[in-house]
Amino acid sequence: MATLSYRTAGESHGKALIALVEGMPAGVPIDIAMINAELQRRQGGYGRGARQKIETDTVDILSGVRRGKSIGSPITLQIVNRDSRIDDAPAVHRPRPGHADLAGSIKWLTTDCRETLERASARETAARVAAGALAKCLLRQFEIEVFAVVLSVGPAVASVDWSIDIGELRRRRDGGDSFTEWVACPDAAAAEQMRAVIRQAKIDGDTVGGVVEARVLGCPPGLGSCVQYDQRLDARLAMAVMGIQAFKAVEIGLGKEAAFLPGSKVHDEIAFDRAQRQRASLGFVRKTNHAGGLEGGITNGQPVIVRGAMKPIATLLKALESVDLNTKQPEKAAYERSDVCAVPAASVVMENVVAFEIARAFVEKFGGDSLVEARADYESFLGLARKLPL
Ligand code: EPS
Repeated sequence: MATLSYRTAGESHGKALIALVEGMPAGVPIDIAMINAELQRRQGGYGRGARQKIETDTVDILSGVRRGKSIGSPITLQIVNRDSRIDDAPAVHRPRPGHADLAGSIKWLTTDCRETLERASARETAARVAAGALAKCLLRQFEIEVFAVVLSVGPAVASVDWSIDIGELRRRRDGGDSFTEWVACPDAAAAEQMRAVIRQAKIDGDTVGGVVEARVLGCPPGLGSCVQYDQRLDARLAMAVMGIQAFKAVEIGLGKEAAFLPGSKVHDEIAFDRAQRQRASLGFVRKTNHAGGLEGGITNGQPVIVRGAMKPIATLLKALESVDLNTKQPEKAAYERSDVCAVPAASVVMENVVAFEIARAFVEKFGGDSLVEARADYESFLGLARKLPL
């Protein structure tokens, strides 16, 4: 079975971050400007730290692309770190509660937390955004769009009207605020509250987390599988989202709320509307989408809905109690330059890791060696599905 996969390499203050993407069909136009725009979006947001003033993340494509299109060979994406000083960066002996510092130091049998934190840092998400944006180059060929917003920051909660056209929603999410004021929230009143929460956290020497929601629009039915646990697309999405630094919970559709309701209030009743047969739903319409577009781990033609909850950043200016790993004496945790809130940036990461998982499932269902082959397969499948019963 054809599949799409990626690995990343690189440390926060190493020379560069790398993503190696394998399995991209040949002939996909690669939009470097779009990948760079995603990288830039990831650097933005209210509450970001000073590192983002140093870096201007841009992608270099080292392999797999010729004359603007993929050629079927592995694609290497590189983002060079300007703040590259891994050998000179000081040792860290006072682990930050909530960071990988202590657990990693024990794991690798060291008392210098830097050995762990350099790779654990969310700086690595730049490589994942680049890989996800590359996957979006494939998805856009099939008019599949992934769109994420910040639903909440601390106690400030947005109300998002998903019936609005996606172009308008994007304008509301990104249009109004400057790079450093942006909170990735299309609800202007809530966005103002989010900035107030972040501002207060900064004054308090504290940090705040939040919730991100990503939706996949135009997603065809039949992606993922109920046949094996690791082919279930909801399971893969959960892994991709939980794999983002600082994410502690993932929900699909109604999420954990479904456990508190009877089946009659949870499951989305099915009807058929011939007029909608050309849509992703193939005409199988639902009044609700509590399932978040996934039943049995397979897309059902409704928008896929994923939410991820991010904890507050572990680096606090007003440091928490910790222990010096060398002396075992009580000490305040170390402070490294960091963010007060990275939820807006995390929404870009989540949008792109979700895009990658959708593209992976897409390649597994419709893949082939080239875009032409994938398109033929895709159209033939949808044609057959519309003709049911065969
Ligand atoms: C980040 C870069 C890092 C941090 C942040 C994310 O840069 P530096 O450590 O040089 O200031 O700002 O990393 C963390 C929050 C973390 O816990 O490690 C980035 O580019 O996203």
